[in-house]
Amino acid sequence: MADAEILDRISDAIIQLDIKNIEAYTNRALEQDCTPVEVVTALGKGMEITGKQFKCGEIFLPEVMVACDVYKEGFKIVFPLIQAQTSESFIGCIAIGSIYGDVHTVGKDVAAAVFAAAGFKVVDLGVTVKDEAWLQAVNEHAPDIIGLGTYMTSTFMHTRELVQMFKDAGVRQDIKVICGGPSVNNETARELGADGASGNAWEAVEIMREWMEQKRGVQN
Ligand code: B12
Repeated sequence: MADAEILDRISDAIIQLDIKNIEAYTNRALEQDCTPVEVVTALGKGMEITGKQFKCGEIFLPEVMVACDVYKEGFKIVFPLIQAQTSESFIGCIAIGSIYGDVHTVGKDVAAAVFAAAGFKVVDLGVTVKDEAWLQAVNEHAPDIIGLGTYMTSTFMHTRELVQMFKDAGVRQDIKVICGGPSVNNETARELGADGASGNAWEAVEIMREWMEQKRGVQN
């Protein structure tokens, strides 16, 4: 089976809620020398299609929950491999999590894996991260970037309070803030005080790489 075919099978397994075969497909893809990031991408693609089907009313919440379970079965095999791959010479550090009140995990997991594979040190704070925990992470890990997973309009709007909290704590100038999720857009993110936003982890890597280049340029 060609690489592309097995990757399609992985995406399809999520769409078809095929929890029985996802582990075998994931392992087969790795045996066929697909990279762990290619596998995470295929898993993410399956969830994105599921999301669209949910939006159109083609499937309902119970199916979405099962799709998440299928996704997790594959993700738990590949994520440790991505973590093991990343070197000590990181491009930069991002602290990522789903903003307070937001339990969406999948997009955050995919984004964290993509960022790690792109060479960022990723500090994963989990989901529904309390405001103070972001500040604690800034003090503890000195990240270059704060990645806010904001998957609903309401939680995206909460960006404003978080950015204000960083300003009040005197750390805003040390970090870039990026929002991610299906409902974000750059313009609103900036109005809310963030530096940018992206609904696509790979595009976000480009933005973040540019920020890191600017930062190194200023430091040198
Ligand atoms: C799966 C899902 C759930 C699952 C979550 C399970 C889990 N553990 O994650 C469950 C069923 C629990 C759930 C619950 C709810 N959900 Co929901 N959910 C979805 C769904 C269908 C798919 C999300 C997903 O996994 N997508 C696949 C991933 C790979 O895509 P992604 O998240 O966009 O991530 C990509 C990028 O955005 C980016 N990215 C992700 N994170 C980050 C972070 C950073 C920093 C960056 C830079 C980039 C980045 O990288 C990823 C790859 O490119 C979406 C629909 C959709 N179209 O997205 C709704 C959706 C997000 N949910 C929604 C809502 C409203 C809810 C609920 C309130 C219940 C409801 N009425 O459906 C609750 C909220 C609970 C809460 N308090 O958080 C709405 C939000 C609408 C809005 N604009 O406000 C959506 C859009 C559905 C809809 N159209 O109504 N949900």
